[in-house]
Amino acid sequence: IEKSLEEAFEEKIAKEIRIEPKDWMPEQYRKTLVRQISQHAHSEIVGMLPEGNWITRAPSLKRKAILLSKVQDEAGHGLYLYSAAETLGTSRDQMIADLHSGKAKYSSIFNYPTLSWADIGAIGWLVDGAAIMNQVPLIRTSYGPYARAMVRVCKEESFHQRQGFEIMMSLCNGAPAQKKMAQEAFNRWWWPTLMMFGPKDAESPNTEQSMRWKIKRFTNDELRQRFVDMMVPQAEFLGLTVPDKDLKWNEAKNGYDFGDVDWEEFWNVVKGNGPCNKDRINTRVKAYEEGAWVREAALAHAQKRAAREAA
Ligand code: FAQ
Repeated sequence: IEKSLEEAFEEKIAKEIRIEPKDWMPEQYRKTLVRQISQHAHSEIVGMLPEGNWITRAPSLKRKAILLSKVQDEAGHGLYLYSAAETLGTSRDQMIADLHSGKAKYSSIFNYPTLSWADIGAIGWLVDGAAIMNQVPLIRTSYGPYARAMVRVCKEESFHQRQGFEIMMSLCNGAPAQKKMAQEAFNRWWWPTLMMFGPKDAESPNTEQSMRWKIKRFTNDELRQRFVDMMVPQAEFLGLTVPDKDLKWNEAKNGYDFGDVDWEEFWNVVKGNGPCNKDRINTRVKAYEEGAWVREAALAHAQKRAAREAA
């Protein structure tokens, strides 16, 4: 029986038919998805913190309103993704406990500080740009609930990216001090953004199997290359200099050659030793504990309502 179930699963993958929650799936496929989707959810939630840092200090009422709703969008993405992961049989409480204990990862990028307002522009432009590059192909990922969640998430992310680009544009067309702020933020965020795509293919233990199962549609290196090719002309348009002395157009491959990421820094951040790792987790744990009364009240309300309806 196991064999025929596995064959049916493989056939669906081959024919591009989505796998749905109640379908049989290999244990490792389920595990990989819970890992990736929950870590994606955690990234959205922790990802609210670097930008949240600037809500009270946004330079105008308009900027504040936009940033506030962007950060709220990220919360929504996190909730969507937790729901998608829950369909695989792991509870949200378990996933959140794994984030808080350090067992589950979240994107390395959110362990860097936001030092100036220009960082908010750089995050929208670069980080959301990288997120789109990585997530648009996930609309075609083989697991149904994850693929469907990505549709709306990607629409919102492309709006986020444009708002980031627009902040950068205002700064780059502003006073010399503003232009300088934009360049400094670009210098800070460029390399960490390239790290978002994960280790090089040769050092990525999960890529091969995830590509075979069509969970991932492109490898880490493929997406990183596409991202560089997309961003360099945008940087030129802004009049910013890409902080990479090895960056060079390569006619033969119809793309840019670029320098190597500092992989030691990457693994150091992934292992929990980046500039803000401890602060991020402490903030999340504190928010979770202080929000306990809200969860209890919501539960009590739902139970009261259910009892009233049953009566
Ligand atoms: N940071 O074998 P691979 C956003 C881990 S966008 C930390 O290549 P895989 C939007 C990896 O988990 C950011 N850890 O793994 C937003 C694995 O460890 P594990 C979130 C990383 O899964 C914008 C190990 O290294 N996006 O939130 C990183 O095949 C602005 C080996 O790596 C997603 O999560 C990293 N950068 O490929 C929000 C997208 N890279 O789990 C707010 C979905 C790798 O075995 C503001 N995820 N690791 O313990 C993916 O596409 C994939 O999971 C990759 C990694 C590409 C991230």
